[in-house]
Amino acid sequence: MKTARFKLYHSAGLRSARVKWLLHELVGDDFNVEYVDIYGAEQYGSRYLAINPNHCVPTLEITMENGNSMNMIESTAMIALLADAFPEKGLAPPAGEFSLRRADYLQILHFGVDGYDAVADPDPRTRAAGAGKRRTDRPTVHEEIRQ
Ligand SMILES: N[C@@H](CCC(=O)N[C@@H](CS)C(=O)NCC(=O)O)C(=O)O
Repeated sequence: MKTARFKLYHSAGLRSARVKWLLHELVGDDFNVEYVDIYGAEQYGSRYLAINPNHCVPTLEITMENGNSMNMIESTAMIALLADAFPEKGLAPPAGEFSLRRADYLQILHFGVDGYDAVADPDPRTRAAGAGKRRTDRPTVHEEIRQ
């Protein structure tokens, strides 16, 4: 792959953990991590909202060799992109070929992180909401747990 730098905004035990795990598999420790205090509501601060308007972890900042960068805010997309970007690691059937292996891989990937998340998340507000559609005028499930 083209050389890129990665910075992951992460909070232990949450959805960012799967991206952190995969990055370790792919690049060892050669990426930056910034911890976000989700239970302290840091994700609602103006600094983090500018990074991820969906006030969630993970955020993956990708900076290309030429300095261009973007923030990804969907963990499934991050995983799919990263697994494809390092074909030599053999973690995903090749993206460029139409194959049953690829179909099976994508199906399991999305079942695991989309389908299972929907079942595992007991909060109907987050379960029903897509990216960018969350309500910010009500306490999150994390805030309710703390109350
Ligand atoms: N669809 C997103 C969901 C990310 C997400 O819901 N992250 C949770 C932690 S697992 C979060 O940061 N919640 C904080 C909040 O919504 O305020 C993804 O898969 O990346």
